[in-house]
Amino acid sequence: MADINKVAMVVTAIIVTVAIGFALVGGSTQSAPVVSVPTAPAPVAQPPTEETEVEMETEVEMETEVEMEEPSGPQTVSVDIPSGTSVPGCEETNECWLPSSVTIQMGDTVEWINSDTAAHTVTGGLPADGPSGVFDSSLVLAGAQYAFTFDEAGSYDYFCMVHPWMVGNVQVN
Ligand SMILES: [Cu+2]
Repeated sequence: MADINKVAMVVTAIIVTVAIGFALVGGSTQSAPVVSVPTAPAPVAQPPTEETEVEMETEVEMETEVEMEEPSGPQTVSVDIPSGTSVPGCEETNECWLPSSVTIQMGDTVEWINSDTAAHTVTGGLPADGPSGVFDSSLVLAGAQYAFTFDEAGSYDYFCMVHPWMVGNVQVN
C-alpha cells in the first residue's frame, strides 16, 4: 500500500509538474505573440516614416535655399522674337514674342533677341495708345538685340511699331 501511494504521489507530482510546465510554456507562447504584435510593428513602422518625412523636408528646405540664393542681384531675362512674326498670325497663339509675357523684379533687364529675318521694334505702350515713351528700341535688325532695365515696378505693355499685332507685356514686381 505504501509503495503504491508513493508511486501514485510521484506520478501525480510528475503530472502536476508537466501540467505546470505546459501552462507556463503555453502561457508564454500565447502571450508572447499577443504582446509583441501590437507593440512591435507600431514603433517599428512609425519611426522610419517620421524620419523619411524629416529628411524630405530638410531636402526641400535646402533646395529652396539654393534656389533663393541664385536670383540675388539683377537678372537678365531673354525674350525671343521668333521668325515669321512680320506676318499676322502669331497673335492668335500669343507667340509674337517668346514668351509674350515675362515677370521680373525691379532692376532686372529684359533682352529681346530678333531671331526673325525682318526688322522689329520693341516699343513701350499699346498700338491703340501709341508709344508710352518709357522705352523704345527703334528698329532691331535681324539677328540684333535690344535690352532695357526696368527700375520701377509696374505693368509694361509693349508692341512692334512695324507689326502692330505684336503685343507683349513685362510685369515688374
Ligand atoms: Cu515687328
